[in-house]
Amino acid sequence: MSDSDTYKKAAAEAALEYVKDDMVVGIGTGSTANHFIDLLAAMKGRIEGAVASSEVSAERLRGHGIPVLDLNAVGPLPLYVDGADEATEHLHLIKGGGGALTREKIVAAASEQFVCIADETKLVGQLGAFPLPVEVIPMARSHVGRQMLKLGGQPELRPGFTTDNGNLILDVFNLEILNPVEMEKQINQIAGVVTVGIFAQRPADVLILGGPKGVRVLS
Ligand code: ABF
Repeated sequence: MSDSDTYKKAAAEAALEYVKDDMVVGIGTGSTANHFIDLLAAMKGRIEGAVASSEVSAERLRGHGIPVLDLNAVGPLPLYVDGADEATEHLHLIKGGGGALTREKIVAAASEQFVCIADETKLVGQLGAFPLPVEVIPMARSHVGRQMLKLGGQPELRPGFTTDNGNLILDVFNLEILNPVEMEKQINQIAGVVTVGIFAQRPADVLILGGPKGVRVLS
C-alpha cells in the first residue's frame, strides 16, 4: 500500500467511531470512501444499511453484503462519510474528481453530520488548485463553459465521461475561489449547471486527515 493509501485508510478507520448501532450511513465515492466501505463491512451486522453516492459505491457495498437503501425510503440520514479532492480548515471542500458530485451533494444535504475523510495532502489554504468539477446538462455545455471563462476559469470537458445522471462534467482550471460560499452560489445560478463541486454552503462538519504522524481531526 502506498503512503497516501495508508493515510487514507487511517482517516477511514477513524471515521468508524461516528457509526452508531442501527444507523443508515451515507457513503461517498473514491479511494478513501472505498477504504471506509471495506472497514464498515466488518461491522455490517450493527448497521441497518447504507445510502450510496454512486453506482460504483453501491456495487462495492453490495459486494460486502451491506444493504443499499434508497434515500427516498429512509429520509434524513444521521451520518455521511466521504472523501474530497481539496479541503480547507473552514471545512469547505472541492469534490467531484470522481464525477459523483451531484449525488454526493444530495446525500450531504440530507445528512445531519458530514464526516470528510482524506489524506492530509488534500488540505489547502485556498480552494482551486484542483480543477473545479461542474456537472452540466449536455445542451448547456458551451453556455456554461462561456460563463466559467467570464469568472476567470478555463473549462475543459471531461473526455469520454457521462455521470450517473446522464450529464457531462466541465473541469474548470485556474479559478480563483476567494469566497467559496459566494462562488458556489454564483455557479449554481448559471442555467444548465446541475451541481458545482464546491461544498461550502453545506461544508463538512468534521474533517479527518490521515498523515505520517497519525490522524488529525478538524471540526
Ligand atoms: C469523492 O472521491 C469525490 O468527491 C472526490 O472527487 C474523490 C476523492 O477521491 P479519493 O478519495 O480517491 O482521493 O469523495
